[in-house]
Amino acid sequence: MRKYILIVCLYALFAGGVQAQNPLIRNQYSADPSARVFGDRVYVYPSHDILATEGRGRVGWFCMEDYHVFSSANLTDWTDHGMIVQQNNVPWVKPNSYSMWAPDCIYRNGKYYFYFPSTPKDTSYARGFTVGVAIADKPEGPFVPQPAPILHVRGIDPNVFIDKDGQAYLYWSQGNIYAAKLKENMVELASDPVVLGELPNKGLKEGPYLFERNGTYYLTYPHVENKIERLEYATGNNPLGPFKVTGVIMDESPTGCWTNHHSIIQFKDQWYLFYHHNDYSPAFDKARSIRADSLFFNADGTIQKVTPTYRGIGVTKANAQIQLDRYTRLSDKGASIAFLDTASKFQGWKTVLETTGAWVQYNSVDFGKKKPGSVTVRVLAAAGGSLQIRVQGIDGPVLAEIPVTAGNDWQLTKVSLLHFKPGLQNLFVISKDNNQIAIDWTSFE
Ligand code: FUB
Repeated sequence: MRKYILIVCLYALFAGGVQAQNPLIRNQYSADPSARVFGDRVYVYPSHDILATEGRGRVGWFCMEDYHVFSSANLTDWTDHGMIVQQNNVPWVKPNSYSMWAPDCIYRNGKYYFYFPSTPKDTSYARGFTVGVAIADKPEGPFVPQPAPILHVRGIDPNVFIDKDGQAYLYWSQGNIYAAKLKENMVELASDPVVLGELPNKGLKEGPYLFERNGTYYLTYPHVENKIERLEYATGNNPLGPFKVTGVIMDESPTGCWTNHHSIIQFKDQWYLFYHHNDYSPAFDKARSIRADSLFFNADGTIQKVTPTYRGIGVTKANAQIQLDRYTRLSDKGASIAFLDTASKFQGWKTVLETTGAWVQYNSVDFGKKKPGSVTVRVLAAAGGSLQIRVQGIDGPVLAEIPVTAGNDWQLTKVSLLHFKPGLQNLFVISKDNNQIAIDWTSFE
């Protein structure tokens, strides 16, 4: 066990930072995000999808062997704290079962309790999945797995909620959604599991996530109302219900990603929905990527439906490499997004402008108070062309005019700024030619 903790610590020491819009994590697959506010940071505990190969998992199915935790103080810069739990270091998990599915984490009395489902080697615990706990003194670990899973829990997708009176509840799913009270020690059930029965009877329900706001308990869950999952919610006056089905939080994936799985947090007066989609793996929906978008409540406490965006959450500094392909809006004509390299999708995307007047809009860029001297754009345009950068609108003040030299390689084009607008700005990059111009990123120095 000591060797395992040392490996986790070393990994965390060398773990890198990633900057993100949607998807949030840019160097690996990630799914089933459980976001939590611990102190002044947001921590996200996702599943870690990998691609199964012969002898490693089941080809064509979910394949997960470990968990990472990520955190951010500003919702833009995410730190990967590295691997926190690995399947073969959990005493009760069937070795090499690659079934480390959707987890959750919660804080209580100075400890962080990480709940995760997997398949036990001893089938007397459960024939399929059960749920175990790993405990840490810090949100990023090191986490020490308990020797045995929680007794009497059969299923996946654990979620923990602690009510105002201090009572903790465990929720999980296995077709239906189940709940039970947890003992003070957080690793044993304090009541018999019950099925939360007032939810839709037809269609799979899973991934429960319960939170409370203004005395209302929101039981949120992915549900297959039609062919694939959408995020729905029910409300009640008690953590164990009864609940009343209330609405849809997010519609089905427009491109057919079968699963969705989410969590909801409030951070610095704004509510956020964390969820997933298969951005880096459009042809295989079991290699997913986590995302986040803002969530709003109506005055009567109902949730406004969230429309997925690429722009996501958080402010982007003007001197960062601004990934315009994670756009807020694109012009109806002449603008599109494509992978930089379809053989290497983690390299990300490019914005392609093909006609005069085609544009891409990217919101919430922080220019601060001091005028940058120049702007750089990483571009590729076989026949050359020219771009214009504006703020506030496609007819707003022009920050820069950028001639793009013809060439078949990516080039960095740098020009001086014509004007400056301080503070938070919405950026517009507009093509002034009918030539194809691909843009990787832009940055103001
Ligand atoms: O990640 C594996 C499974 O897919 C999760 O447990 C479900 O909620 C679904 O997202």
